[in-house]
Amino acid sequence: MPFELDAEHIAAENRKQLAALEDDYDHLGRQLARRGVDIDGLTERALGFRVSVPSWGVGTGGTRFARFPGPGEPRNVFEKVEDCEVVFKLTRSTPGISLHIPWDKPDSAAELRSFAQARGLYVDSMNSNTFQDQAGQPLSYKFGSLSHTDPAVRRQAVEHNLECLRLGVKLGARSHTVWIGDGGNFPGQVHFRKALDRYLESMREIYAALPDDWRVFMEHKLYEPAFYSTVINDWGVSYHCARELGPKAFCLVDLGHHAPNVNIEMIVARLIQFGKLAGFHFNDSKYGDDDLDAGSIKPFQLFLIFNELVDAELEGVEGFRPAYMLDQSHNVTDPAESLMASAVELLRAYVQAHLVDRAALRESQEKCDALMALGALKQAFTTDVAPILATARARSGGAIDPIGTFRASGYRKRKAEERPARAGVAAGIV
Ligand code: RM4
Ligand code: MN
Ligand code: MN
Repeated sequence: MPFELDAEHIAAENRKQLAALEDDYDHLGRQLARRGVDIDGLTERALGFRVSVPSWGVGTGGTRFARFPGPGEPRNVFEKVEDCEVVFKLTRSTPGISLHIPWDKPDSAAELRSFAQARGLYVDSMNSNTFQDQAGQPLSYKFGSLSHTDPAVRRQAVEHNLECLRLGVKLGARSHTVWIGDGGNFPGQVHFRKALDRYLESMREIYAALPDDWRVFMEHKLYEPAFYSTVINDWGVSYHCARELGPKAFCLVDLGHHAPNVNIEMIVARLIQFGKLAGFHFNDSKYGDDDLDAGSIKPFQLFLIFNELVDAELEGVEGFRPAYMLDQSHNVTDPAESLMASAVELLRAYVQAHLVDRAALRESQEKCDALMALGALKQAFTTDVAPILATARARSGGAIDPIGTFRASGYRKRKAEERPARAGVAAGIV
């Protein structure tokens, strides 16, 4: 039997830390009460937060230079689900999995579905892959996929997406995420308008095949792998496509897919306002699509994004139903640890955003008092909500200290014994 991290281990680790946590929680509770905030209400909110983990994020990632695989990393989709389960058990906020096809295509959808279900997990979003050629594939995506000049290549790319939908139905997924690598490396290489027309024509076919209760998410990205131009280069183009396609099409924001210094929180607000925010691929970046751990580089930006999300949530904006997913490449850390740390950072930003005194903020905005408006945000952002996050985890059977508990369990060491490295296994993103 494969080693499993059990509830008793989590409970035993928690017992060592519970008294200190209760102390911190009570203290924070008194502080917040002075601000008119009920700490238990916040903890309840924290308990409802969900973010999906990427099947491609549980294996060690890599750069275009090298990949340094870690011991005990998952070798197939079932082992990936085992690692997702550990992340879920310790954090309690990550029951969903977004699945990359064909990287993590199961031989039997029914088997994968029940394997996940037995662990309290589910597949929520499918992700197609037409940015690489797969073994035995008749036509190449070297010069594009859904927007290729050759109708036969477009057909093949559309068919792949339709296959993802069929598989997703069997898996119980509810959304399909499309990111294409189409674009150009040279001025003149791609006719901008014609390429977008071809993309839309392909997407119309995919849209037409969407099951009724599904949504399709389009992910924009300004560069890479194409270095001069991309077809879905920014949120404006994505928004145009979502409008063209219809009510089940939405724009997905991957935090790493914008130029440095772009005001992403404002893009988020616009997409909410226009009813087209699909949700997120969370990660962090310093330079480009770095796929670093969420909240590791720009925690204030992450908070400001959640400030927009929570503002919409509290206002009850119609149709506001964002899908939260992680999309990261863990190159120098244990992927399970990075995923847990990232899930914690998202929850932190979410809870902090709930702490914003919205009445005070609104009043400052009305009075054009810039400093006090920022002050309302900063007061929330500088509040240490760690005791709330830990209490929410402890109350739902998770770990007060997810990473410490993971390390103490010896999980990775056990997996290294169970999962001897095989030559040629290309887990993660390279
Ligand atoms: C892309 C994009 C997609 C992801 C691939 C691996 O840059 O973020 O969402 O599936 O990378
Ligand atoms: Mn992404
Ligand atoms: Mn990306």
